[in-house]
Amino acid sequence: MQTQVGIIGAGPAGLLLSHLLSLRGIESIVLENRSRDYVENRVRAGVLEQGTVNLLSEVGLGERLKREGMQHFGIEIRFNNHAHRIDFAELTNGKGITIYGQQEVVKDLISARLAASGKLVFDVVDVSIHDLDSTQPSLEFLLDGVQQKLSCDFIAGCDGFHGVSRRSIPEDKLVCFDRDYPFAWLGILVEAPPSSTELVYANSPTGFALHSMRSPGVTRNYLQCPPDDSLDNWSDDRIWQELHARLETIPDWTLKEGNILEKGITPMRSFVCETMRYNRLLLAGDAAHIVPPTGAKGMNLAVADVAILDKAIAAWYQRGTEQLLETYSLECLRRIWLGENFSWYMTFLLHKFPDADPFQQRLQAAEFDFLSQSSAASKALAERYVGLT
Ligand code: RFL
Ligand code: PHB
Repeated sequence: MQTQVGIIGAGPAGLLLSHLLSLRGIESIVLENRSRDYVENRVRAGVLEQGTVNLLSEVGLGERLKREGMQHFGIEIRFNNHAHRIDFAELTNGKGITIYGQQEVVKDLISARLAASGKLVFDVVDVSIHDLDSTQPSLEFLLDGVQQKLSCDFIAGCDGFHGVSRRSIPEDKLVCFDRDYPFAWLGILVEAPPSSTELVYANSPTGFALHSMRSPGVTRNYLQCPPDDSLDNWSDDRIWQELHARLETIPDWTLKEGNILEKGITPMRSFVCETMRYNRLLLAGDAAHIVPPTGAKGMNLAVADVAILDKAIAAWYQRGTEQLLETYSLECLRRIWLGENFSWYMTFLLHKFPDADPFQQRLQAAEFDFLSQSSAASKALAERYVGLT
């Protein structure tokens, strides 16, 4: 088999890259090791920056997003018994965010690719990368028990943090940076109307909680938990008890309960790989970088990477220039480090660090105080939350 761009991973990065390339007449094949049903129903991110919404709309993916996405112009931050609203519209000249589940973006992308006869291969096994030092790298994999080989001009590694792409780059060509956090997030999807019109982030005496949403009838909530925690420790009763305790910290605010549809534990990590290109292998999205979800940046960074990668690959096919491929890493990394910085800041502000001494606790309280007193501090948070471009 032969294609122009072999893409590993049918997450937002891989599917969007395939879509963008096809609009330019560049052919790709996407290899995914999970089933279509699995990737379409995997609950993850929910916040789209305006730049992400604009890009998706410009490339014909905005119809359902516009109809079902919920536009928000602020968030609320609670710290102990105080609340502070960050007014995005006022602080960023009318900008906002859109709440639209990542799996809805994935569904829209899959249906657009299939409508355009795009090649998506699900349930592949043991994908491996070969001939990276040549001008025709290849992908080998098993499909229905049969060994396959796909030769390509380029390989896009969009296979997330645990994928094979990054690990196929020689170790001495990679410089990686990482931080683990001493907590994880328990994510809970609930069949209930939202209790607020905007997202509520809470740093309570017993830990972080987030009240988010997916639609007028479904909410998405998160609780800080120990990094090695198990779902067995989280009965529905305990979940509600903790959500009420951590979120109902101000007068006249009640969390609406409902049927718990899904729950899962996500580790918190910051990670950046400073080479996103090795010859004809290009990494994008979580394959190259991870942020803790507190800043809601992960999917937006993945989308921003592939927008740049699409242009770089197109310049090679259309004008025969490698220049944009050579600058790909550097151009992405500027935005990635801003995202890392903001996600680290939000994580520091909002969580209870188990090893924090009273000095660190006072610093955190002072940061919240600064945010609620200074419109410059709120503006800095708002600008970074809605996205810098
Ligand atoms: P993905 O979505 O992980 O997709 C990678 C795909 O590659 C497949 N794969 C392989 N396929 C073939 N062979 C292999 N060897 C393979 N190994 C893996 C996987 O099955 C998968 O389909 O990466 P991508 O496309 O880079 O997208 C990144 C985003 O998914 C991620 O950054 C966000 O979900 C992060 N994130 C959030 N981002 C936001 O922008 N806003 C948010 O509000 C937000 N909230 C979150 C989040 C992530 C969370 N979790 C679960 C990590 C909330 C949570 C809880
Ligand atoms: C979500 O709705 O899943 C969500 C929202 C904001 C975050 C993280 C996750 O910071």
